[in-house]
Amino acid sequence: MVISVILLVFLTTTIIVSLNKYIPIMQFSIQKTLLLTGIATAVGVFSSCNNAATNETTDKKDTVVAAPAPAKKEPISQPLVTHIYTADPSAHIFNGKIYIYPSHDTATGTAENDNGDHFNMMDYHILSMDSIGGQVTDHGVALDIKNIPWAGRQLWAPDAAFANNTYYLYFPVKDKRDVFHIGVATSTKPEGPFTAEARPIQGSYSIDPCVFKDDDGKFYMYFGGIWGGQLQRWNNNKYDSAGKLRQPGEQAILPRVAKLNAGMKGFAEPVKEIKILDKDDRLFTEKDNDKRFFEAAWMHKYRGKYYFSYSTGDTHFINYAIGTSPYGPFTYQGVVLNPVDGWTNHQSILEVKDKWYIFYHDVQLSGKTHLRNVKVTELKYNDDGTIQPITAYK
Ligand code: FUB
Repeated sequence: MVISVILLVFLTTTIIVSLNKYIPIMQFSIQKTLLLTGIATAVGVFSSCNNAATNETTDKKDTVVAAPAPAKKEPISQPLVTHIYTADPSAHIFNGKIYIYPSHDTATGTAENDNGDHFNMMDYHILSMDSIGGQVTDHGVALDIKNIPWAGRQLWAPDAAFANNTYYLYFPVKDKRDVFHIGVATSTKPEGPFTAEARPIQGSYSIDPCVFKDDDGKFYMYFGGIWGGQLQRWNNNKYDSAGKLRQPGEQAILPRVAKLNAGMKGFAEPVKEIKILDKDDRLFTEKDNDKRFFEAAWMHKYRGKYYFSYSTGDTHFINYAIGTSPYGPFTYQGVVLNPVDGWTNHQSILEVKDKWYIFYHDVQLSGKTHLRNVKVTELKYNDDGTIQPITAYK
């Protein structure tokens, strides 16, 4: 804006001075020149401020209002819903239907920063559909931040599970001291409404819970996220508010796992780190940031093997690693989903009627990193069990 004003003043002054010089009939005095320059400046400043106000108003609307500039690339799939912004889709099949547990992105006008303050979500809406490609139902508000007794701000990526004839919604939110923990809420229906427990899950921390049910009926929670997800503040399950991110040559921070107890509202064991190894059985360092874990843990099983997928955050890939135990170690395999439009990338992988799908998000509707839209596309395996990498644009 400042540059536009300077240019406007410069151009106006140049034109007026030239007119003074070459068209004597106009006979502008220095005072008149300054006066006209002032008027032009005022008009420029007014119009720039007016534009900024308009942008801010648009950003504060929660509903999808307009398409951005035409996309450069053609997306391979379309947003599942367009009336609200949704992200971080965790998909499950309950009672023969596909349920998606996404974040509900909101435009609160919070300034963007590396802590993700602009992801300032206030509630969850659950989506469902009978089949892939079928009509999508938004079941309305399933849980509101104001009904979570311990919550401060920022309801981030949730997940859900069914056990004990109850549906459990797991969600990360900052407590009143601005520290992320993972909470749980229950319902008799997969779409909610959910009732939150009074306190976070004991021993839980950071973000992005994924709750995986193994074939033997045991449930495991995978979680964690660095940077704004605060995982760097937790070493040996102890909180250090001054905990630092790793230097490039240091071992990368590892995601976490814990088995859930039978009540599904607590851990059955201390939280453990998960090892993601390269082909030579070495852990990644922070400088391997196109491969190391950042956030968005997801676990699925294929042909008896455990597939741990995750986002690399600042390099924007969804990668995966395979292991033979729910605790790992997992051996790095490669990319599942190449970077999408928008800073974040977050997936879930689900089998539906003998086909596999990846649920993910991008920013097709808004063009803004914190106002995302969930999508789904088919995921294919090679004969050796590796995943065929997906690019979300043609
Ligand atoms: O939606 C907020 C955060 O952005 C999620 O928790 C991360 O996985 C990233 O998608």
